[in-house]
Amino acid sequence: MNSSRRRSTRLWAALLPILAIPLLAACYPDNPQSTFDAVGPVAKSQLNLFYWIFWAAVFVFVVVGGILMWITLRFRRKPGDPDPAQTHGNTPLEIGWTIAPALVLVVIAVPTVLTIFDNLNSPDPDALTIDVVGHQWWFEFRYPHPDGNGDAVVTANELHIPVGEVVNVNLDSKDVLHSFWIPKLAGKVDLVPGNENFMWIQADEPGEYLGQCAEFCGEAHALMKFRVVAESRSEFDAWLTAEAAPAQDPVDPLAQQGKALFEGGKAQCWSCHTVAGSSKSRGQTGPDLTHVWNRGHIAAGVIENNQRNLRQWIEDPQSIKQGTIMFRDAKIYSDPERKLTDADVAALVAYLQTLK
Ligand code: HEC
Ligand SMILES: [Cu+2]
Repeated sequence: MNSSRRRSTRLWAALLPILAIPLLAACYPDNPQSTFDAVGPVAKSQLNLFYWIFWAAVFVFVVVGGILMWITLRFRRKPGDPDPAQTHGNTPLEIGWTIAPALVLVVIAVPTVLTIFDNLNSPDPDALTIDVVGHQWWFEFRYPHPDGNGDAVVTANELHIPVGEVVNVNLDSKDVLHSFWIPKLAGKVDLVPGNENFMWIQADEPGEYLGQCAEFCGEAHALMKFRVVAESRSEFDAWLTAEAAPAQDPVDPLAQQGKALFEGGKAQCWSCHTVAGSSKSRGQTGPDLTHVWNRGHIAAGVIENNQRNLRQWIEDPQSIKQGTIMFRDAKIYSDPERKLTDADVAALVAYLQTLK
């Protein structure tokens, strides 16, 4: 080996472990979006299927690779060897290598089909059913009203579910294809406009699980996230009751001013956002803001919900989420006459902080 070849070999030997670090880090079991840390029956069945297929593939690899290596070594040509005997066709061998892969396919297909049907058919069709609607670039969640009056309780980007219970999920989209994915709870199912899909989920442990849109849906696709909060039945019931209540009228003067702006002709927030209890704010383009201050994050899980971030979101949503429809379509960002002053933003934020 000449010295430059040796040097490049050594370079690779040093570089490879470094290149492997991101790969190994991606597999870290505590990763919040790891499918290897399955926390519910759906995710567990999918993980088991993965392992089943993985080991079937390992089996095929070892057998095929092993035979190949053995043949290569055993029948390799040695110096002075004459031409080998020529043969054409070998019926038993050909039948064998047709049946063997067919058996491998059966071993893979049977559990695959069983898992697909298990995941598709809810074990409890009467359990809590939530409608998920995908929007560019956020998630709408609709719950049946706790009073059973047929109304929907609408919220966004933070999905609360009772822990240890089956939850049925209807999936739909307002605009383009999206995909609903909570890696620790269930594999992705697409949100298809005009063609409702279904899945069921169950979280076996309380906690927060990250979710993510998993079907490229435009500019801000990577920033279309959500959170699942799995909590005890009583906590969940209390949450749903609170969400079902209309917003209270603000008493603080600054917040009152913010409400007037929100519902006024200059800012026109009402045209895209609903605040239950307000007769004016009935917009459907953006997330329901009736209880926005109760949510941990805004802008589809991208930033924490606090006073400073709300300010920044209203002042310049584009700086948080490139491409967002709020920036694209709200007149306050394109019409200099409507541009919000610092005082306007402060009043709007004060109003939003009363929506809890
Ligand atoms: C053209 C429609 C439109 C107008 C007008 C509009 N918004 Fe929005 N707003 C949206 C959309 C769409 C989103 C979702 C953004 C995302 O996550 O991609 C949003 C998100 C929000 C959020 C974050 C909600 C959450 O849970 O993530 C807040 C808060 C908000 N808007 C406040 C306002 C205020 C205050 C005004 C008035 C100054 C306003 N919006 C005007 C469309 C609009
Ligand atoms: Cu997407």
